[in-house]
Amino acid sequence: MTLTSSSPQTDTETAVKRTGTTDPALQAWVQEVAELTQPDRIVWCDGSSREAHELSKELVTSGQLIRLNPEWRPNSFLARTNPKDVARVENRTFICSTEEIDAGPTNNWAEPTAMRSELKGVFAGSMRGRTMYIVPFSMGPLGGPISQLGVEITDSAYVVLNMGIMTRMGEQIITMIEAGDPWVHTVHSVGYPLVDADGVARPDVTWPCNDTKYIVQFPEEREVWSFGSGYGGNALLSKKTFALRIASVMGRDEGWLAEHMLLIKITSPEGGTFHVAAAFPSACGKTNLSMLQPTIPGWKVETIGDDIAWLRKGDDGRLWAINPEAGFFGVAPGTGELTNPTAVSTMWGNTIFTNVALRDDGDVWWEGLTEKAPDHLIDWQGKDWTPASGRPAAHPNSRFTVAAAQCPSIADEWEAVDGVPIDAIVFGGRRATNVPLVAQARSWKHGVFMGATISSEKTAAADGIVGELRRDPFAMLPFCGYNMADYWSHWLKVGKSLGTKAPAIFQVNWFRKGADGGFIWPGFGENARVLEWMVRRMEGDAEAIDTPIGLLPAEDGLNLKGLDLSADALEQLFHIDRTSWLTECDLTEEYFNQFGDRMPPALLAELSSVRYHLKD
Ligand code: OXD
Ligand code: MN
Repeated sequence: MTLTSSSPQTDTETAVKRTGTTDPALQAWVQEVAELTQPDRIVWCDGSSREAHELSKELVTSGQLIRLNPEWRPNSFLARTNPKDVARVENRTFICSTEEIDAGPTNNWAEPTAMRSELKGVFAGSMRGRTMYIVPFSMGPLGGPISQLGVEITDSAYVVLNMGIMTRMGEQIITMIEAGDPWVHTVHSVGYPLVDADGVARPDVTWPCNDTKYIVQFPEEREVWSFGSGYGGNALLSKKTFALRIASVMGRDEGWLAEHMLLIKITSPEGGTFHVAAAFPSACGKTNLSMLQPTIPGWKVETIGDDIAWLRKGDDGRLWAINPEAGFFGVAPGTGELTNPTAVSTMWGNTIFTNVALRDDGDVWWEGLTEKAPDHLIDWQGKDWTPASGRPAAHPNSRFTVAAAQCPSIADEWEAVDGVPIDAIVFGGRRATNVPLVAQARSWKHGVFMGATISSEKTAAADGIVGELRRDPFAMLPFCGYNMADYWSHWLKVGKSLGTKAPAIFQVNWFRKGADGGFIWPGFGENARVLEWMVRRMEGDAEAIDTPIGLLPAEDGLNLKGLDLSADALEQLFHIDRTSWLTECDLTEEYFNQFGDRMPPALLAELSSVRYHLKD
């Protein structure tokens, strides 16, 4: 049994668990957190499969995990959360830089000293009656030049199991820390102590959490404190809090990039290989693109990462990237046998499902897995469900946690210590209007402008005014650990240092709608046609038309062989409406203005250039 197939410890089981460390800083920190949170016991996790096996057994016994039918889904489990703990809590996410301006207008800033004292109160006794787990992990292959170490202290065994899949977790990391490697401090408590200050005990619940939540980043100290949630990015502190919010600040200070990007390897029919990093806002089909099965003959796409990329200039002057994670924490609904068969096969076993529905045969189901829903299910809240129930069986943000190594399309070099050289960077939004299917940036600066203006139209009244733009620059709005304008400046600086060796930059939009309100482009495997055009551009084999908003495919430039797309539809996909683009430029200017004098002049110049060409 192995829940930790890419753990550094899978073969060598540690029979006797350590009870401490010779690293004075780590030892003192563990001591300090234990004194504050007052757990019953401390367990130093070794990342072994034996440990995962024991923890999952305990959670099944306590009713906190349901073991799925091993005939269908070996070594796999279902967790059902408290209905109030189902997603990341952005309004309770804080960036505690010393100066408010360094968090910038798009982050929730809190004064660090005041926040530390508030957190002290919140965490005091928060682990009473519980076990405190020490989880050492590496982001990226152990010892790699782009990799970083971290330790998460948590009182959730569910989190330990997920961390074992999502990171390289194991005993060896402690040895590296003892040898002097730097590491990031992260502390997590579900905020549901089992014993109160007077020593009165209460029973545990299926999904312990707290109505009050805090997801707090101290970027200058490279430290995270998370309280009150057991869910996803709130609790798996390797992911959004460390690998994006803290790491983006490390990147700013050290000259590299921590990005909300998938990573793929493309092989052309001639055998050329290209590595692409792509940023999309949440829920724009990122996992699908990372596991794309091309419909065009001879092309192959392999997966390196589905969510986060760390990029750094290599000795050869090019930009190299790793996927710092070891697993996927993917959204289940919409991941189906038709839309993403690769993801479906990845989850054959050794998978933790959270908030999906349970089938009568002990397997799982969610909307979009199969075309037809089963006649009866137990829904994500544990209630009986039939197709007539009129509510989703799986929560829309329900998830699967699974090792990347299990993915049939994983590229051989996904664990390469030096990473892969990046040929192109892609920015994608979800735009019903204006933004064409694909455009290439005229320069790195123009590419940074494209990334800075990623957005989606609001589609539901609940999101705000329908049609209004929801800005998500670089798909990093909830994940950038510092002032977004400084982040753009950092990107411009990195581009300058890469010079002629910088990757090409493209913008894509799979979601343009026609006059009938339907999507014009079929998407999914057909997106390979857009990747083909990018590759041909990089090879110098495809012509482009220079337009005010970027370089578009020349007539017949896009391979549409075998695709039923009318000339009119194609025209709509690439149509540039000057009036609405000029309006969009006004909105962009308004958006940029909020960053005041932190706004990099180069991006204002790009805006002026787009406007100038639109008026031409
Ligand atoms: C995610 C997200 O969960 O981007 O990956 O929200
Ligand atoms: Mn994401």
